[in-house]
Amino acid sequence: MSGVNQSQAGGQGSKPGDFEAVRKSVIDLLKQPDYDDGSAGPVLVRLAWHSAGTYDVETDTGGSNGAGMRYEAEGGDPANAGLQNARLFLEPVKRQHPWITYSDLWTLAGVTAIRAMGGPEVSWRPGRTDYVDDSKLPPRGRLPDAAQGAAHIRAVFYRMGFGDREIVALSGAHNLGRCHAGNSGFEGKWVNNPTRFSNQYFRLLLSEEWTEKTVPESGALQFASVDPVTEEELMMLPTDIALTTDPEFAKYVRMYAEDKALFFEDFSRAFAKLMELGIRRDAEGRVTNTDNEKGGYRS
Ligand code: HIF
Repeated sequence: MSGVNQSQAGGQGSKPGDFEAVRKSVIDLLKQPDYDDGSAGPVLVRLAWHSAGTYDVETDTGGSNGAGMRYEAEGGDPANAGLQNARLFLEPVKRQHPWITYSDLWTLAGVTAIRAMGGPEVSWRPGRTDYVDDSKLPPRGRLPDAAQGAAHIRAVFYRMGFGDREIVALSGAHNLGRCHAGNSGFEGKWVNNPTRFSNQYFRLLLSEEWTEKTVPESGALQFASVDPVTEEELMMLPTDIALTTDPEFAKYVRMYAEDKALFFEDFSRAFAKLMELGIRRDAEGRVTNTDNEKGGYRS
């Protein structure tokens, strides 16, 4: 049809580099009445984290650069089951702002969703590219296995360059969203209001009595408790419970359960660090990874 331009057609085209416009488009899509708890927010946070959480300090491989989850090698990793929903939610945003790279879009959507759900502002910088270097593809198995304990959590997050306090701070993101037996074998939500960011996850870890439970659909072993107020069943993964049984982790769980502001501060810093894993920048903040020369948006 002649005379219909992008913006009139609902495209709301933006100028390259207008990340505020992208944030607005992400906020506009968060409300999804027919999806999970009515919000795309939690699964967008998980997409951002899984895109970055493959990083290995030693070999400098993995990380959000490259948006490798678009391809089967990484996207088809069973650890990433369910994240196709997050990528589909973001397709209209990519169409509205075609200049943004997927790797910037996924990470920006995650931090935007955290803030929109009542969490802290997480500082975020652009410049990631969508160039995938096949020789640097992260092998499967780098993302954590929820059936394991403290030693495994440390192995995975130390590999990314995090310490114990940062690990516990990050873990507060399980205040958001839920498990789906069809994705991971685990089932249920951690807190009552899973689309509102808070330190409730830490408070529940300490206040409730968590008893082992087998998920009927999958046979997976998780922990359950009935919320005293709503009488709804809530859940914890074995890795969540490990934060209370390991004395060093437990110290920080108590700290964050008591001090929401401190949790927000530490979480914000740790999540920003997660989003930057494997990204190298010059003094002006421009990404200098050599892969960058091969494609993607440059400011
Ligand atoms: Fe999760 N996580 N995560 N996670 N996660 C799930 C869901 C979410 C682990 C396992 C799982 C982090 C760490 C770990 C979110 C955010 C973060 C699910 C359920 C599993 C099994 C997936 C499904 O069934 O759909 C393990 C073992 C982790 C290391 C300890 C991070 C800190 C907490 C890094 C993090 O930010 C979010 C958000 C969800 C909810 C997704 C949804 O679709 O609602």
